Amino acid sequence: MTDLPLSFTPDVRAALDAGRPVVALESTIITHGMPYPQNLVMARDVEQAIRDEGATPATIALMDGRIHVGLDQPTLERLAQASPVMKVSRADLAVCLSTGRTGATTVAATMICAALAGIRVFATGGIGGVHRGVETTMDVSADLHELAATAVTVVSAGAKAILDIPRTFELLETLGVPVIAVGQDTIPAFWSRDAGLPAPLRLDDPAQIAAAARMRRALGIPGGQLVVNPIPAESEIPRAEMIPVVDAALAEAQAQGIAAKEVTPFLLDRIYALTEGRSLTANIALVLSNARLAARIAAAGA
Ligand code: PSU
Repeated sequence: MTDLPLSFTPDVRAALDAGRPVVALESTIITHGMPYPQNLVMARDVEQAIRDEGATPATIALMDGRIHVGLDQPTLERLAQASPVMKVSRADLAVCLSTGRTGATTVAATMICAALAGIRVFATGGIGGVHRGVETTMDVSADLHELAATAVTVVSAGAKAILDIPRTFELLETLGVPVIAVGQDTIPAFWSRDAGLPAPLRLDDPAQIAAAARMRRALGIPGGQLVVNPIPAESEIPRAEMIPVVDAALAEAQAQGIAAKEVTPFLLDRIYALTEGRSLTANIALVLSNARLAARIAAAGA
């Protein structure tokens, strides 16, 4: 344990040592998911929302060859404006650390780091998934396989509507990942409450979600759980409104030959412009809602 390259902030270390609830947060959403300064405001507000629920937030990022679990205010400020920052997933985590580069952790990398740190609950916005046109590109986010491998409960608002949502959830089923909807029987679609697909599982009480995580561990089944929490109704952009926006952004990405890791940040940026900022307001609202739910799941002993 001692030779793992982990650095904790004192508050996160104290919470973990005392067995108090801790919620991991990712950093790609800060560096690649939102523009400055809204990204910094979001990061601080999300941490505060977790504290308000009585849990300790632990934002995770890679710097100077170490996994930082919890970021102090100056570090968070620097990260929110840093460029370039590596967008790190399972494949590049070790190289980012061994070369001492600054890296933002995606859902997959944050899950690995959280598990190493002893944190079992993680809040994000939307997971990566199967991209549209997968038949030709083979573009499938490593987030999906990580959910099958690493024992962390990930609280999301579903998969971003820029993805092939039916194929994303089909693959999660194949991989044996429990997809648990909260408060409704259908899968949410990030900016919208409903993707038009039935949810495989539904648990409305955070204590039930924590109990399911404990049961999975007791059974020795590897992997985590994906909680899909619909965006609050007052903040959603209905699906019918999002479809043409997403289609237009996808067409631009294709025309400009955007590929691989650039696709998601490019699309989020274009959708921000096409919705005149509404997509960002919605994104922030859903992350806050996920953070609160994650804190309750952590408090219930996931
Ligand atoms: N949630 C958001 N915004 C984001 C992400 C999540 O609200 O930008 C990030 C996560 O880090 C996730 C990544 O792992 O998007 C998915 O990227 P890709 O589609 O390239 O796998």
